[in-house]
Amino acid sequence: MQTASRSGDRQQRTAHASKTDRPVIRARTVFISDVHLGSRGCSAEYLLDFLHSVECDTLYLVGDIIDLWSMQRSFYWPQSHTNVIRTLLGKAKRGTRVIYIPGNHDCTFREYVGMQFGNIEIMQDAVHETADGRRFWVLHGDDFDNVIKASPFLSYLGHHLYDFVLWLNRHVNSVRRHCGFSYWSVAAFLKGKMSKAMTYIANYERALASEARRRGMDGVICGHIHRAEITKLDDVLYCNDGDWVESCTTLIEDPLGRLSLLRWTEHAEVVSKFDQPEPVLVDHAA
Ligand SMILES: [Mn+2]
Repeated sequence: MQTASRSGDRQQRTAHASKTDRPVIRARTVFISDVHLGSRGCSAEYLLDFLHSVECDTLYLVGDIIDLWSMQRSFYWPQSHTNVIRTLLGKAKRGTRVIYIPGNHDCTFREYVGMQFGNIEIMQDAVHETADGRRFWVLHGDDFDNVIKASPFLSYLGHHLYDFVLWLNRHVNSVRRHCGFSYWSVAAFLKGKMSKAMTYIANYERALASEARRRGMDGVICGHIHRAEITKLDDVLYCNDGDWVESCTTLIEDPLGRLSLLRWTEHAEVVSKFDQPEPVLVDHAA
């Protein structure tokens, strides 16, 4: 039974957490990007489960949240995608500061930079200060496709092949689920194998880190290339929050300012953590 001192809101959250049988994460900040709502590749169910399992002061939506490109090609919008939007608006209404930094697939929203919709602030980019005083430049990152001259990764794969990989990913994982295996990212596996893609990724990371350094930042937080990572490049911390198409990852800052990457599928796991001795998952009941 809940104690009388707990608010109704919290009771609801606790009830949900026990329903999913997961600890509730208390984060200072959450960064998510590359959700691609409106496309078949979007893992909306995992994202919903994550959003229901986290409490944070600030939520950054770091671009490509809604895939307007894909929706123009073929319209796809299941109920779960509406539920993601509803959950985000609900968080904004209940006191989470929600900042939307549009990416290339939702670049239409860049026309509304500086405005606010349903408590969601739209920004071109942002500077985020962590609890321990470090300053991070937050942006989607597609501008850097031009800086590193085209994208060997995208031209190599091509849009159709990429769609095929996502199709394969869905089917492999529905078979795996059926057989009781957990989620496994086909696209992440293939990307890891391709040296051209690796060169592109390395160039992208270096370009962003050096611009962050030029701006006097301690680090950069971005998305766009669907590859979650926390790595130190010289004196700059490069953080990529990954995506909710293939890898289902998010970057979170705990109350002490420590950053880590979580993968959120059937299992919640910390995939990378920087300078932190203990796990960031905190059980609400504890
Ligand atoms: Mn993008």
